[in-house]
Amino acid sequence: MSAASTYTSENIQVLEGLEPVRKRPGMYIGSTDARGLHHLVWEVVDNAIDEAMAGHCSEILVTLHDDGSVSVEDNGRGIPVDVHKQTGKSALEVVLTTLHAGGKFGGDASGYKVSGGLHGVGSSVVNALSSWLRAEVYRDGKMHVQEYKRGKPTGDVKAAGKTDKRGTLIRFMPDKDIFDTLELSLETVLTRFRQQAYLTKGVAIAVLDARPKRPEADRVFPRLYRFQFEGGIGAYVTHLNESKERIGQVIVFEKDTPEGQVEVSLQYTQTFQECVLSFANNIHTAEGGHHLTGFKAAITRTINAYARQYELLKEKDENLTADDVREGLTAVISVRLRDPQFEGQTKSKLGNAEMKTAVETVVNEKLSEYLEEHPGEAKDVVAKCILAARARLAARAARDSVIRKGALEGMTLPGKLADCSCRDPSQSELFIVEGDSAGGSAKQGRNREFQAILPLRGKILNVEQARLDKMLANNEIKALIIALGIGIGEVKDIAKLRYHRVVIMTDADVDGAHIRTLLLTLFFRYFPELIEKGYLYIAQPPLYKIARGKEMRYVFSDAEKDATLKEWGVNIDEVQETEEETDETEVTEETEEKLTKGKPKVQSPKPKASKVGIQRYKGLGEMNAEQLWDTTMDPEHRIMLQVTMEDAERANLVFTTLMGSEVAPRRKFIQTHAKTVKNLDI
Ligand code: 0RA
Repeated sequence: MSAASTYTSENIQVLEGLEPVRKRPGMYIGSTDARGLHHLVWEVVDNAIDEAMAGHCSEILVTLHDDGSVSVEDNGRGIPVDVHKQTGKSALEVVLTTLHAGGKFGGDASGYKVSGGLHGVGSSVVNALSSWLRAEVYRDGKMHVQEYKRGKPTGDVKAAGKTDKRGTLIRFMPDKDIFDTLELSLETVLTRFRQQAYLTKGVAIAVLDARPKRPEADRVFPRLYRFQFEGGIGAYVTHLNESKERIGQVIVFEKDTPEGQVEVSLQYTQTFQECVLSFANNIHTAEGGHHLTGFKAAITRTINAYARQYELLKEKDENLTADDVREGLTAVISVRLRDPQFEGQTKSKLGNAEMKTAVETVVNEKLSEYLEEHPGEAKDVVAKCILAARARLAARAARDSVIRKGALEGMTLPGKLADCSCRDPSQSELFIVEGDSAGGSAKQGRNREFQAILPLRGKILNVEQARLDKMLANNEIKALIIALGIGIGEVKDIAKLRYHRVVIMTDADVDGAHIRTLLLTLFFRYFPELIEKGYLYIAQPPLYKIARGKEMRYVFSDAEKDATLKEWGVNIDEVQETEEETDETEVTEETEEKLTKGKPKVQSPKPKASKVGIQRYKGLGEMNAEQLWDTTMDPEHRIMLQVTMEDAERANLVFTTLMGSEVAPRRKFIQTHAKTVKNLDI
């Protein structure tokens, strides 16, 4: 993009500037599915958060409008609207029509310390991918407005009266010609902004869901949410540990270093899990990076030093390992730096080497200070780490017998695995199926050339306690690990994975969601590489089969069912759902005619009136082999969700909350979510 050389003609510049974005949207926002759609929202809100981080904005309101558009309003300084002599354009227009101008335009003058790196593709990308966009700027007592269509201004910035507000409002309509779906997930939106609010201490992010009634969501959810955490990442750690038995207080360290700003918050718990989240410029670094490395090095060093100094570790004892000091640790590491480099498979690994020393120095200094000042807590923490070390040594022998080199390798593939004949992992798929009966249908229905089936018994997986390590000794899980072919622990080798599509196929009910959460958590903790490489999927079996005459359709949600019935001209109230395929409703000739109009000719003459039958599938086991193939397994027709690290992370959180060792929070979670229990599925 040669933005600099194209200031000669406005229109051409816009055309050249943003045309590539519409041509290849994936290059700019990753994809045009739901994920890409959400990216547009993140982008606009990120800019407002930048304004907040620069200290000029305290409130951000995100509205999901009833027409499908989204607006983001902040009370910052307002994007400048004065016209540049050279270009004849306002700064606002430059930001919204020039690639990469983003919130960073104006350079030094803007007073911005840092700016989001990964998502910082710029507001112009949002503009380009919106059928329309309206920008309102409130500055100096005046309101200014400019509108765009598909990235092109429909006119100049216009004065639009007086206002006593200050700030910027961007409202945009994602282009239906670009995106596969325009449906934003409230849950995804709320999760993201809750996290952003934690990371941007004090800033209020409100979400107003002003969309019309949707069957499931509206009965349950309120419409206005507001996240504001004066405690910042300290409050985040408190939140993450809500359901856990805690050791000591939440500790928070902050320091501005020449390399960048470092914030760390941590607290130990009596659990066996480690929950360490790292961020760079508010972007979650799921793959870690130098800031995380520095953190790990520092806590290992500091806790060992303290334990030695106070002779909690005896001379003969080995040092605590990095794993020992991370057992039961919950921490959030947030760094802000001028020029973040994001690397790795999913561009979520911080590549700036200087951040290792920056974080390490801060944590070394502040944590040892804290331990010195809180000897009681310090001793509890060290005791916990020593316990972890002992458990590690004791478990090593036991575990080695399960996962020692060769132990899994040498084992033959489990008997219940119906393997595929193909030996090329890139072509092979493994379906992990809940229950023997569904497993039977899947085995019959599959394409045995490239699809393998592993039935798992749900009941066995239904462990009460969050002891995944214990589950590794469970035969069902062992069978899974052997089937995958990759080993575990020190002998894990992802290159040996036997299937590049691993598909979790569970029922669309609470038990199914439970098992799915558990499997996702297992993959998240022990095989994250598999998720990072995009090998893990969730099958989407249909909820209903709707038939009318010879025509038949599988639908995957209540909304889709209603839409289909509407399309077919059927009065929804007259149709009864059954679990069998018998119930039918008359379709009148009139609607029948409406439906056939404009459709390709049908070969056989249609009956005058045909009947509509709806079958609801309660579980996979209710589908016969052919139905299961048609709807859920056939690569030509099926829908599968690719699991992201965020999905798995969320499952991990649900897993700890729902299956943790303390009862009270669990009850609270179930009570507040009882009506939405379906939303537990990821
Ligand atoms: C640079 C300079 C100034 C404002 C902004 C950026 C700005 C950008 C966005 C994006 C969303 N909301 C925003 N609010 C402000 C103004 C500098 C000045 O007035 O001195």
